[in-house]
Amino acid sequence: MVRITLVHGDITAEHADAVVNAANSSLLGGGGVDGAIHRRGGPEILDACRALRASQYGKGLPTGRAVATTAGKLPARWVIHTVGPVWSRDEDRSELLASCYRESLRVAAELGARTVAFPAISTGIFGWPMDDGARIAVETARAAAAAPVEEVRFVLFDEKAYAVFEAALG
Ligand code: AR6
Repeated sequence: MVRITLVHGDITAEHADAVVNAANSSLLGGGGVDGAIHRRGGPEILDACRALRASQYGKGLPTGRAVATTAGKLPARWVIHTVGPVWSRDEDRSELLASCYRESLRVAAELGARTVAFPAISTGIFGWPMDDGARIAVETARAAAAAPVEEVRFVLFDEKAYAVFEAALG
């Protein structure tokens, strides 16, 4: 049985085997979670991202996919970078958001991670409404998490996000 837990805080402080980054397809950093992870994790993470760009993702990491690097100085073993969809009023991109959680959990299991910490992907700069983002996160984690992953931890930056995830968890 996989446990789903909620934490209120900064994901860069989480002790977990894998920490998921809400990246963009360039893999070269940005604001929000991405900026915080690179700042706190140090240049090793960016070096690893550059190497991935050079070897496999010359055109960038596609939306909905996930790839792992070192976690640098973070209290984690790996950072799993995933690219969430930008929220759209006109187009349903839910499947791409679900894919971020699914693919990150697949990569985590391949690495042998037992604990995986996620931010609320796409709900910041990419504009996804928190209640819908929380529903997709919880539903997908419940359906996709499998051994050796034992715990999926959602790390919510503020109290409102925490409350919305709590409601989604039921
Ligand atoms: N710890 C946990 N949650 C956080 C933290 C943190 N340190 N910082 C922000 N959040 P965002 P996105 C919350 O914008 O929407 C970057 O520029 C935040 O309140 O980090 O997927 C990338 O390079 C929100 O609820 O990611 C991309 O270009 C959630 O984490 C773009 O932003 C996600 O917010 C990705 O946008």
